Amino acid sequence: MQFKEEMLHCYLVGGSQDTGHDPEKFLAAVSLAMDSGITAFQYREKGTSRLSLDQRVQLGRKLRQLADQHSIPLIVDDDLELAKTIRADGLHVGQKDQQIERVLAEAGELFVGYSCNQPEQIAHANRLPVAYVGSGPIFPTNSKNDADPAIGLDALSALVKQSVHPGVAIGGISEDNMTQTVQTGAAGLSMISMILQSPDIAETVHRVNSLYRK
Ligand code: TZP
Ligand code: MG
Repeated sequence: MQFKEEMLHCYLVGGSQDTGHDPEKFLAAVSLAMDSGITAFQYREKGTSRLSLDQRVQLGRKLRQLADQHSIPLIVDDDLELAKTIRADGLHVGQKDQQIERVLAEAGELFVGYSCNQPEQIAHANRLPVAYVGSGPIFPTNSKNDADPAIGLDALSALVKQSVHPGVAIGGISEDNMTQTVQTGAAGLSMISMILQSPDIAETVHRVNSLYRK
């Protein structure tokens, strides 16, 4: 699937570690989020994840089927081999992951997203054929153990202005700050807990999407 900026609007990120290490609960929540209209999904099995490579492939294949049924892109975090094995559409790479130039050279048809939370990193990304940049954490987050300090909305605004690529915001996005976050010019919101821990996933997804339907 070819990348389009609109895919970033309501971009769910997650793995089994985000639903109490319960892969079935994870699949059910992702499936409901897809039914409700998320525009992209990133499979991020990380941090405290307890799944083996085989289990990641099995779960990844189920996510591939779900994403196909909903015509949304499946993006894999930081694992080019897994991305190719499950025929993902995209790969997301962080600053601490594999070297971006090498990933781009080996990505084939996968589109590539790149985490950038500093002006120098955006300047570098501006010279690369990445599809989008992801900036954050914008606010403090409990979903990533090794998260950098929160950068805030003013820094996000500056980064999305500087970037030649569409920029998606991540980290600590909630129903209380999502409107302001979109007002920075961010091309989309990327979220783990706001959606996966929502008491009403469908309603949460609708609220995010309505911010981009004017
Ligand atoms: N990268 C920067 S912050 C973050 C990632 C993967 C976690 C975002 O999770 P949440 O629950 O939306 O704050
Ligand atoms: Mg990463």
